[in-house]
Order: sequence, then C-alpha cells, then structure tokens
Amino acid sequence: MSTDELKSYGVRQATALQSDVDRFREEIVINGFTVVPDLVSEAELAEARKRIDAVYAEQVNEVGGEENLRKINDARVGRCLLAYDDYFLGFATNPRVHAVVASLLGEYFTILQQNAVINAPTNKHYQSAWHRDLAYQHFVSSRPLAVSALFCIDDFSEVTGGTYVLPGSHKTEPFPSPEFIKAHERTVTAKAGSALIFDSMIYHRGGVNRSTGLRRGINHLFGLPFIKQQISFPKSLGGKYKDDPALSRFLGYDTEAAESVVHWRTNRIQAAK
Ligand SMILES: O=C(O)CCC(=O)C(=O)O
Ligand SMILES: [Fe+2]
Repeated sequence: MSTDELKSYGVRQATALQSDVDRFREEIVINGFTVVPDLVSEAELAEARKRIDAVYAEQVNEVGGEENLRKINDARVGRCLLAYDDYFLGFATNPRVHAVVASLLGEYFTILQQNAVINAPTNKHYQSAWHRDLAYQHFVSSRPLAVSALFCIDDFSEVTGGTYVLPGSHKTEPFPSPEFIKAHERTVTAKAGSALIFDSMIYHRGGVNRSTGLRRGINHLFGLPFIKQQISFPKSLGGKYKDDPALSRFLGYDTEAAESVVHWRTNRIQAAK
C-alpha cells in the first residue's frame, strides 16, 4: 500500500522507513518480534546441524549422561556453543542480525547466552513453557534491555513446532491471563536459515514437534553491557579472542567484574595512556 492510500487524521508524528533494518526494528518495538529471512545457506545449515549434535553429545558426556540434564530440566539444550566450537562465532556475529540489534540497543551490546535448542518429536521440551528470556523480570522499560535472535536451523512450522509468542507482551509487567493467552498467542513459522528476532521481554515458548525429525535452533541473547552473562564467555573461552578489541567487548571481556580496586584502577590507568 502506498502511503497516499493510507488515510489518517490528527497525526502529527509518523514513522517513515529508510531500510529493512528500520522495518524489523519497528516490528520489534511495537509487536515485540520479527522474522529476518535468508541469513544462512543450505550448506551452512547442514554443517550447523552436525555441529550442534556434536557439542550437545560432548556436554552430555561432561555431566555423566543425559539423565542428569533431565533432572535439572536442561536436556536437549547446548550451552555456550562458541566456547566449544569456533564455527558458532559466525552465528553470534552475523552482521545483518547485529544491525537489527544495534538499532534497538545501540552500538554497545554484549552476548549473554548462545544456546542450541533441540526440539525432538513430541518431547515436552522445557522451553515449551512460557517465559521471558530475561527470566523472573516483571518491570517494563522505556527502551529494550536485551534482544534475542533465534536462528532456525530446521524449518519452524506448525508441524515441527514453531515458536509461540504473545505479541506486545514485552510492554506489560505481569504474565497475561490464560484467557488472553488463548485468544492472542500465535505461532511464528519461519524457514530454516531465517532468524526470529525479539525483544527478550516478550513472553514466548517453543511449540510441540509433531514431525519425525529434530527441530533445531540457535538462540542468542544480546544485552546492554551491564547485564550479567548466565555463563561467563571470558572464562569459558580462557582468554581466546581477547586481543581483538571488537570481539573482546562483544564477548564481555571489558565488562567482567574487576577483581579488586587495584585491578579496576590499573586497567583504567593503562587505557588512559
Ligand atoms: O525453541 C523455541 O522455539 C524457543 C526457544 C527459547 O525460547 C529459548 O531458547 O529461550
Ligand atoms: Fe526463550
């Protein structure tokens, strides 16, 4: 529809889009979510599937078996992927996703989480419970605090269990009533290779996978740098990428809590030189 056909009155302020990024940003600000298509090629998707399964197998092994993950509701989630396999740094730093995130958070944001979500057929997956990615938070802010980017590694469809969202729920404090949820929840369907990008405060959940294959995704949580990482990337990486200024900032090296007053001051004195 051209803007000429759009009748309105009493409007003194209106949004005009200059780019795709503006369009994605507007959808996230108002609805709480958007889908960015065509981010990952078929060949990369095939590679990512194998590597997600390999990292998950390694992490199952680390804790002595999947039953231990089931005990803590953490089965079928791979955590901190890029600390296990460099390949996943490419997803975390995707420039088209970063442009959308920066339009909402500004240029300085850090990675708080990078998780593989492996939704198996008919598995009652933990993440299929409604939640905010900034869990336990019940305030709303005038600007976004964190943005999630969930890459679809397999198709997200009605059958494979696309993510459910409650549009606009990033803007109200309490979890909405069952009646509201029933009336307004919607499934987001998206082709493999796209990403569902959302305000991390929107209520959402995984769908139930009624297909015969795995439905994998890689979720990222990007946040303002004062927000704590769930698992420390700097410590998990053991100093890797620290010498690259942009990466070290993004991975949280620059915003780790200082060990002491002297450490904090020494770092600042060095930087002031
Ligand atoms: O698997 C999904 O569709 C949702 C995943 C999710 O909510 C998460 O990783 O926080
Ligand atoms: Fe989530």
